[in-house]
Amino acid sequence: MAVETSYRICPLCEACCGLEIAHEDGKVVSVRGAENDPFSQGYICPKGVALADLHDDPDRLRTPMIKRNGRFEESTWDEAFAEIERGLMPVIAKHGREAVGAVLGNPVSHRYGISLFSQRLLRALGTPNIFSASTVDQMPKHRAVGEMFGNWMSIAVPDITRTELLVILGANPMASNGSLWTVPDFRGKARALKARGGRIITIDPRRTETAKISDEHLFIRPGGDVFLLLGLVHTLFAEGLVKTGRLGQHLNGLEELHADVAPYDAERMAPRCGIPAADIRRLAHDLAKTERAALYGRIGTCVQEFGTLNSWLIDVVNILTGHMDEPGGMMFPKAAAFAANTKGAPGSGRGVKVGRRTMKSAPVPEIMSEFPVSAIADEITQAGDHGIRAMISVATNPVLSSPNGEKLSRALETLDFMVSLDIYINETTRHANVILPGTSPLEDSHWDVLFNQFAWRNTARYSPATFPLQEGQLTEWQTIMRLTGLVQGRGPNVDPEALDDEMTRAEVEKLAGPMTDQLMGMVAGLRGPDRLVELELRSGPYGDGFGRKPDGLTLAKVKAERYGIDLGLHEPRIPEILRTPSGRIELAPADFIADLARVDAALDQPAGDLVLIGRRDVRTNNSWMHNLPTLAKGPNRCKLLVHPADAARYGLGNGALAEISGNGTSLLVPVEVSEDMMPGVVSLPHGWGHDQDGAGQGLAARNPGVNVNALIPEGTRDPLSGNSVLNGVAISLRAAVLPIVEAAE
Ligand SMILES: Nc1nc2c(c(=O)[nH]1)N[C@H]1C(S)=C(S)[C@@H](COP(=O)(O)OP(=O)(O)OC[C@H]3O[C@@H](n4cnc5c(=O)[nH]c(N)nc54)[C@H](O)[C@@H]3O)O[C@H]1N2
Ligand SMILES: Nc1nc2c(c(=O)[nH]1)N[C@H]1C(S)=C(S)[C@@H](COP(=O)(O)OP(=O)(O)OC[C@H]3O[C@@H](n4cnc5c(=O)[nH]c(N)nc54)[C@H](O)[C@@H]3O)O[C@H]1N2
Ligand code: SF4
Ligand SMILES: [Mo]
Repeated sequence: MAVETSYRICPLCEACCGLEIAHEDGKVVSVRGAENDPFSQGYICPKGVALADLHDDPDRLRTPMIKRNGRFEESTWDEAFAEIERGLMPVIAKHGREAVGAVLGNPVSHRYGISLFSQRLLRALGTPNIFSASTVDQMPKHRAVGEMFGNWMSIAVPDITRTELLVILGANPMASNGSLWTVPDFRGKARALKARGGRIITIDPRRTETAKISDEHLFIRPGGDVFLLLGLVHTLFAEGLVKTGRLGQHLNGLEELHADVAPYDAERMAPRCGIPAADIRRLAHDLAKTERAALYGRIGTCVQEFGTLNSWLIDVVNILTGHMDEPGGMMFPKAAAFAANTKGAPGSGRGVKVGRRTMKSAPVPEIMSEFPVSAIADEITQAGDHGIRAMISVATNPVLSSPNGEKLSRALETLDFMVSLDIYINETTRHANVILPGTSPLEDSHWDVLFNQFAWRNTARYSPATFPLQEGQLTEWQTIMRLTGLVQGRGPNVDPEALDDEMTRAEVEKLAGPMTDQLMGMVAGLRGPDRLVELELRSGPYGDGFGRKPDGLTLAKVKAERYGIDLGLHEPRIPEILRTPSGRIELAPADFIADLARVDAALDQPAGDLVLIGRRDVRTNNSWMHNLPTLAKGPNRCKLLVHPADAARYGLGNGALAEISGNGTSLLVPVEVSEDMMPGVVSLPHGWGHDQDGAGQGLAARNPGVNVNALIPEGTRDPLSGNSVLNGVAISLRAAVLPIVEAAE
């Protein structure tokens, strides 16, 4: 057979690069960036290339696995669903639906078959006990924008191609390729920005890869962002720099905010954030006086004690400096499908609701219908008769990715039943009774449901499956439909297509009423996620309105363009985007103002002597991809970065083994002495620790690294979002004393 190429939107990180996959006889020959993709313009990183390794990985699951006598055995799909029926349904019958917990991981957002269909599974399950990786990540941002703009997903992104000043706080897009900002080739765009005479300032406790390509880098104390941001807001008011411009007429709470930030002048804030007052003021002036500027904050600002306040204040600064919703500032993408902020009446709405339910084991808020992943262990072991007895895990590895995963690991062992949908036996799924295998991304088609909502420009792109499914394999949406039928009580052998027909019809009926037959007829050629895309796209902001706007988009039109359709740079969307009950931007939400009391208390507390932060490397992705040969090669990436002064203080040389302790645990880890660290701060990446028994990734286990989350207590959270505090965690350090091994006699 001749070499063919097919186009695939990379599902591995948020950048959503378009790739050309050349293949022959079912084998990948090469993976390249698609030059003609209007969105990613040829960009690719090493992980994209590793899609071939992922497809070929012998450890990737290709059949369901059932655990018998403590060991996983391959099974047929029918046997696996029968086993789930036998294990899960009695738990529901005996303890009720809330006895089942569900936990969803990061790849859920990257596979449309999972993200769209898991919603149906969760509704059918009818349990309040839903958890996801969002609460070790971006939940503070959702809470902040939810209250300010009225929708959880209305997150503005830097308009990088038109800005003159980009300030980056707690993000490292050079390694992460962007987050809550879908921006392939950040490096190229940063270079172009500088070539136009623009500037980048990065504020981070480590001189990161992004800091190194910036015009200026400022060290900040981990967890100090709230002080910096309050100092900025104070300066803007105190020095007459506030210019709200066009947004002025859409703001609620400006005067209240002005009054409430009065105590936080730059001088007072400087010692707690570690940035001199003069720099805070200069930054405020730079942001206010530059015509096109954007302040972008990401995970570094979220996974800390004041995550929600940070997320809120970042947007406050953008609004007060006149950069929110303006070209060259922070702008709201308009996705072609699935964006809640393109639906309903423009300009106002019902806003968001927080904390409708509470957890049994801890007073943590429910947000976006979920609870903190860090609370699962206690909900299993501490909630008494009402605790979780069974779990469903989907594409996640919280034993490595959430704090105190060891405790979770022990708790999972006590469950009556666990079923996982995953592509590997990992540190979490090894606890399951049944694992249902996902497909290789190359066996699946794709439309990006989520990340188009944070994209640097608007496009509509679709990628078909590169390879057909293996004989007998189910796609993930089919697997989830079968599981949905099972938890609905229809038995283990529900026909996924028929259930999809039924559920899609019911969903359409809710919106379309008497028009249902006609609408279903218009999408009759499609099934599964493609049908949902078609419905959303055609009724969406660029859609053909099911024939009413003949020039508008349909899925067929998008599919006809191999690289998709460009929909242009962002345009201002306020007030149209607002969904608050007031129809205004809420600048001073009551809960946020009340939370300033915690800031006051923290101001009097000394900062920790030695604290831990994380980091990302371009060749890793959270807790997986350590099993792919092209990514795993090269230097050890699980090293502790220590500033020379700290290294000297603790007697640690380059390459030495350190004992790092926290949360009642110690780990041994090699040290890299690095001038890039802020003194008093050490950095260790997450996602490692592949030396646990029973995980099925041979290559990863050969270079296991250590699990940083063992050092992080699970109960420390941002109270407004329930998000875990993962950075700025106090630890202790010393040179490892290795046991002296007696010579064998
Ligand atoms: N200390 C510390 N901890 C952190 C972070 C940090 O910065 N510091 N970052 C946090 C963040 S931002 C996140 S998002 C979480 C991520 O946390 P998780 O989502 O729990 O972890 P991942 O490592 O992304 O694991 C995803 C799992 O999904 C499986 N998988 C991959 N692709 C597919 C697929 O297509 N289908 C199916 N069914 N399964 C698939 C893989 O086997 C993998 O084990 O980690 C968090 N943990
Ligand atoms: N290669 C690769 N890419 C990834 C991932 C991956 O694991 N590997 N994970 C993906 C996921 S799930 C996510 S959520 C995104 C995250 O994407 P980013 O938000 O860009 O994540 P990081 O690279 O961890 O950058 C966070 C930065 O915050 C800094 N930081 C730590 N503590 C503080 C603090 O208190 N204040 C401030 N201001 N900064 C602080 C850290 O030093 C770090 O440089 O990346 C995604 N992309
Ligand atoms: S940057 Fe992200 S989306 Fe692009 S090729 Fe790399 S992993 Fe894939
Ligand atoms: Mo994440």
